[in-house]
Amino acid sequence: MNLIKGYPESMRESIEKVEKTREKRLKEKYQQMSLDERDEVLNKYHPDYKPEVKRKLSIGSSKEEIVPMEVADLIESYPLVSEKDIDLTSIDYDVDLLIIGGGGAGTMAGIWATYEGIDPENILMTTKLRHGDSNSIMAQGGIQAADKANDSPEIHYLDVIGGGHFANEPELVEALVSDGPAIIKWFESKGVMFDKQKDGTMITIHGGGTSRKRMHSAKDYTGMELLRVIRDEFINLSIPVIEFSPAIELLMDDKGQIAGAVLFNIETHQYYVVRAKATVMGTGGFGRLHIQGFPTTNHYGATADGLVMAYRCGARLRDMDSVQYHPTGAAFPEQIVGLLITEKVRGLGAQPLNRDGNMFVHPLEPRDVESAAFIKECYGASGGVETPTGMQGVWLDSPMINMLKGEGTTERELSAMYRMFKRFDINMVEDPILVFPTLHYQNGGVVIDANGATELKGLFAGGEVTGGVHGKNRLMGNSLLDYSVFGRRAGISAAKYAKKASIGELTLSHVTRYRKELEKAGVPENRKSPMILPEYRGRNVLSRAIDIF
Ligand code: MEZ
Repeated sequence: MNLIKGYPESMRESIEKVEKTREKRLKEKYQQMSLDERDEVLNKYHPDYKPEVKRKLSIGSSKEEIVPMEVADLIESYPLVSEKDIDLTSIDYDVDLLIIGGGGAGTMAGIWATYEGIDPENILMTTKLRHGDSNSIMAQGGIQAADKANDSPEIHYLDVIGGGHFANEPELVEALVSDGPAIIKWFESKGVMFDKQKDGTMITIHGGGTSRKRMHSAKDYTGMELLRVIRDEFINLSIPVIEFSPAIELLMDDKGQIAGAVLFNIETHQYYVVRAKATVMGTGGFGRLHIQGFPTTNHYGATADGLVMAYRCGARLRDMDSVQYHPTGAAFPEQIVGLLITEKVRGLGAQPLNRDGNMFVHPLEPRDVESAAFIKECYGASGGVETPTGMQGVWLDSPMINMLKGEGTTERELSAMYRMFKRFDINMVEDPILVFPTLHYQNGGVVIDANGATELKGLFAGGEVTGGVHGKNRLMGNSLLDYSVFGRRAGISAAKYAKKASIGELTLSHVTRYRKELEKAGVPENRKSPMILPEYRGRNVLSRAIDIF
């Protein structure tokens, strides 16, 4: 493949138009849409509003729940193992607490379970790749928390509920916003280097759909900075971790409790049986399913394993019909298609523009509205800016940032992004960058309560695997807050539970029961899950970038 360096002539013509309108746009204010206008663009152009891309689940505890086809197929799949494959009398790890998933939620759960009095030696974290490999570490723009004088958890609450189309679970939103300020203080006390003014005041900016500036950041690698610090804390507490060993099935006991998991070592292909008094799931979302062929911002392990495993045990799912497409995935060059261009770029002043250099939407509409407006511009209006591989996109006028906020702002505040584009001879301080929506987040998931407890005894969960916090659309910066708040709460609740729990005889009979339901529903035998890692052989990867509509 020829590496593309800089913009080709065909795209330069459009860049010239962008440059011509810039002076005028610098003085312009663009109106946000009315609720009716938002509804219209969502209904016509948002990928989630096409009924033919989803179906009802036909078996299990959330039978009739509408989910994307790709997710339905994965949930309604045969287990990788059956009862006879695993010897449950031979226990490899016997612990108080098993944590499945090595991202933010799992890491927080381990730390707070330890603070709650569980001996680290009686905790085990297992993770599919390495500790930290997760969407949490890849988050860029920031974490929301209402800790400024003009803000409050109540105002934050209203933003979250409005952004989520009023479908959120109120008690979960209350927990999210109330814990926010204390979580930021705790992160700081542990050494997170948030962006600050010279006088030490925390810098906060807007995200899409926020009525106050409450986005706290560490340049454009906030996720990495948070995980750097909490992973250090986790390591300092000496909590054991086994890497490259995803859970492939939850274990239950004869009292109907969740009692650990079966792990699969992806290097040695060995199975391990973990018996645990309590289990916390922080397995993340489904981005790597590439719903509707979209590229994704997600890490390779985001294959919805937790959903699949919990569903087989009887966990209920909610809001699974809604998928988050981040408005600004990279659309050029080809090598980085789908990677995240943080919302902070718009938060700092970059405007979205069409191929004629005109602004067609307010930069900070809620994510679903902004994405729908981009898709309309590319496929419903005059057409987007076309790349040499046929991908459509709209411009983000990044040079405006330094013009509005002062020389050096982009290089300082968006240093990771600035460097990424430089590798392809694109200087985002001088030229705009091309973007198109990319699959970013699983809005719904496993039902939990405000303590991070699922409806299954012994199973707790936090972060993207859960549903209810964000309703039908998450706002920027609320996922880092979500994993922090509910990872912590799940860890504390699991610790309390483990102190009292006693485990009966281990069983995988739920797997057999589920298999029978699948057979009855006529599901083809070759469909298997969890997926563990996505398949990228064949022509799929490149076609994804250009063949969405
Ligand atoms: O919360 C997010 O998804 C986030 C911070 C993303 C971003 O645009 O940076």
